[in-house]
Amino acid sequence: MIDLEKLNKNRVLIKDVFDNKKKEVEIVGWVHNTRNLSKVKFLVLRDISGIVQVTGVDGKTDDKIFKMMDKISRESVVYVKGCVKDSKQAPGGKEINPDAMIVISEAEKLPIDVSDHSKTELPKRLDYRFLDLHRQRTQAIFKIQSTIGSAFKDYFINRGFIDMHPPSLIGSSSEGGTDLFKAKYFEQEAYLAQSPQLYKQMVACAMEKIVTITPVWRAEKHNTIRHLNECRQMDIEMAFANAMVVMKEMEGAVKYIVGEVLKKNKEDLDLLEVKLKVPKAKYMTFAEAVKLLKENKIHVEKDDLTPEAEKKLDELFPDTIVFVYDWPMSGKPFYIMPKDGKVDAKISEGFDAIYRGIEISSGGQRVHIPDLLIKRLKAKGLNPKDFKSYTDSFRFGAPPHSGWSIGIERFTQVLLKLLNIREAVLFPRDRDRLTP
Ligand code: AMO
Repeated sequence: MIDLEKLNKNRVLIKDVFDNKKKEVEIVGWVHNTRNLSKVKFLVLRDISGIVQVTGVDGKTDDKIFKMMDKISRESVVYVKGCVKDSKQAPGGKEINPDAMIVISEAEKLPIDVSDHSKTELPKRLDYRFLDLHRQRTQAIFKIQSTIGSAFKDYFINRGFIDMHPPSLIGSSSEGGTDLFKAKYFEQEAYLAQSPQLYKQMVACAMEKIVTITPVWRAEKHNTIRHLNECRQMDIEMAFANAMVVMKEMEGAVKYIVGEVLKKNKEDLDLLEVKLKVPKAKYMTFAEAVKLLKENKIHVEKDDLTPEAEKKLDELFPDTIVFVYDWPMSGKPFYIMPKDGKVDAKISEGFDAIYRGIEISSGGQRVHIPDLLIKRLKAKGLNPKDFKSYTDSFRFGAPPHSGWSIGIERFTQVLLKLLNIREAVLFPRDRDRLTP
């Protein structure tokens, strides 16, 4: 067994092999490739930071090491100690001549093609997602997603928002509708949270500005390239704010997140061949959007934008977050404030944000007045009794408040122009998939 404490102290990341500081290095990684030119053998090793060529020369390299070099199967985990040499032919201009080599874990015959431009189709790659994660392209997606999540949190924490952790088991629907997964909770029936909606509102009504990234579940039966049955939402909720205030917060956050990705993930973006710019922002009412789309011969539903309409908005306003506000009341959930607080208003204080041709977020001002909320629940065919603890929470000093949610997988998909949202989630949960 290899001494892991010693290894942790001594090992360098592969990217640091190229920094010209070290002459002798110890590295570990996965076998990316091997080549045998009879007198010379190459073993390309990969870790999370990059790849490096290990070169063995017949007669110069230790005989035992030279013999084993082309026998090690792809994706096996290997330790190498050796000297760093300049080499014009080697990728990155350096190679390692090995003095010691240990196979830490040998890989069996691979069930999928793990090369960057894998020939294996997505469903099969997802069946072996743990192995698909060995691919640098897949890793690039999740390195970028890591930046998105941390930049989102940093942005709001630095602006005085408080990080909260809402419950995942809930007693009643949070979005209305029937797309709920049921769970048995002792003698009661419970559901998996569809969103942190009601809880983030209750917290914001006491603690003013909150932020969260939390998993949610939607029992939607359809299989689409932009929906998952389990996704993670990046939410904020803000007291003393209306829809425009929180849309501006989103504009700032998305610009910051994209800026961070451009700064921290340049190599990942290059690998994925993604062109990205910090976006501009455009604000228009739903009525204005409908007029514009009609002028461009695009059909619009009475209270929603079709995927075709979203694409057109991207064509008309490239590299722009398009905020569409004053959304029709019928297209928004019960908790969204009717325009100017009028119970039978046709227009709401809700909005959607469209970016790179897809809806990334929805949000709005909330109903913080219990009587109005009860009326809105009834209007949506919901039973106010099921929401009593929520409606009652606004009886003891509840400020007006607003917020929104961006799905982190949807945002990753949009940013990287991935054809299927499943590429942007480590272990997708969809209609047919519960493993791995
Ligand atoms: P909504 O249901 O529009 O609003 O969701 C907000 C954002 O979450 C993401 N999202 C999804 N991503 C993948 N698969 C899904 N099935 C899925 N459902 C939602 C999208 C979407 O724009 N509580 C409100 C938000 C608010 O008002 O604060 C809500 O959940 O990016």
